[in-house]
Amino acid sequence: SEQALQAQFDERIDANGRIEPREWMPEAYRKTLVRQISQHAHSEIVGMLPEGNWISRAPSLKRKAILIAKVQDEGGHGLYLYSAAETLGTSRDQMLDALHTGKAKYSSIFNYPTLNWADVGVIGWLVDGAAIMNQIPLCRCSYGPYARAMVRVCKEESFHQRQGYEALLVMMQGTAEQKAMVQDAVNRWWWKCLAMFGPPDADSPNSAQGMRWGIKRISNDDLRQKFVDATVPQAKVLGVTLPDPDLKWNEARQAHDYGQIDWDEFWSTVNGNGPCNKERLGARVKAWNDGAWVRDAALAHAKKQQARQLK
Ligand code: FAQ
Repeated sequence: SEQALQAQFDERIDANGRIEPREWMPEAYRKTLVRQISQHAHSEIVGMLPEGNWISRAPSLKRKAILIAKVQDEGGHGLYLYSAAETLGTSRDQMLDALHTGKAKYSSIFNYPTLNWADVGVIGWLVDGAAIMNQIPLCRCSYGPYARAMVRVCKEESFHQRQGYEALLVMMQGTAEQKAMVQDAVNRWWWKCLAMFGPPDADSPNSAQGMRWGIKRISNDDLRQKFVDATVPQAKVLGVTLPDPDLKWNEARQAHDYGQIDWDEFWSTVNGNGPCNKERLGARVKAWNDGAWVRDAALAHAKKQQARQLK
């Protein structure tokens, strides 16, 4: 009976077990996973755009090769994640349609422009750094295909983070102009990265249920705090200032205090009105339309093959 299945499911979750695609699961659990995994997939492929902007202008062959590899990795992450979401019974066409019609969300962070070369380093250091902080706990997520996809994704994100930090270390040993570019990029991305972890726990409608189901293991605010605490010493080594006058070590909490995040600006960006939302979505829709002939050709080929087999 439904009740017995639910009890079995709860027991597995309570024991930190994994749920696999063909097993019974509550519809709300399935729906939540499709939402989160598809949004994550969309973030990866939209996330290719801000950095892709710099491939043709990378300052050296080495930097260009690294950047191409990184952007390609993000595309790969999107593909594993769409596959993981497909195991829940939703098609890739449905997910892409939701993205292209503006119904699906993707990470707010990718709606800001990459204005100078240091932005590429700062995205690696801070955006990939924030992504790793959020994704390491997802390797222990209760849904098997998502958890397994995250293991490889995290390894690649770790390389991305290091290449970004290393690029910035080199620039910080350069001219005054290069140092100023790094500081400018840090100033523009810092607050957006803090907001990336999602709304404060008290205003996060999906958190309680997500934690109960073992999808989320660490809350938005706790991950944000871990990120701040990990980043402060890295900024010091790099020689940049984090643009927050309220940022300081709190001895009693054994953690850093930090200033107010602009949540109005965050929601405005999430809801479609950030500086690059239209451009990003436009680029994805154009890529989809431009690729129609490839999908048509593959389909026509598959049909011919099938017809030959039937003969
Ligand atoms: N942007 O109740 P919660 C990457 C939405 S990393 C936009 O707290 P939840 C790698 C949220 O969806 C980035 N929307 O929600 C890379 C919900 O709306 P909904 C992607 C946001 O799900 C690096 C509403 O606010 N990573 O791509 C954001 O429990 C460099 C209420 O929020 C992931 O997606 C936001 N930042 O927690 C690529 C990780 N935050 O859906 C290229 C997986 C919240 O009810 C270059 N996802 N919202 O309409 C998660 O861990 C979670 O979904 C959270 C949100 C933590 C993002």
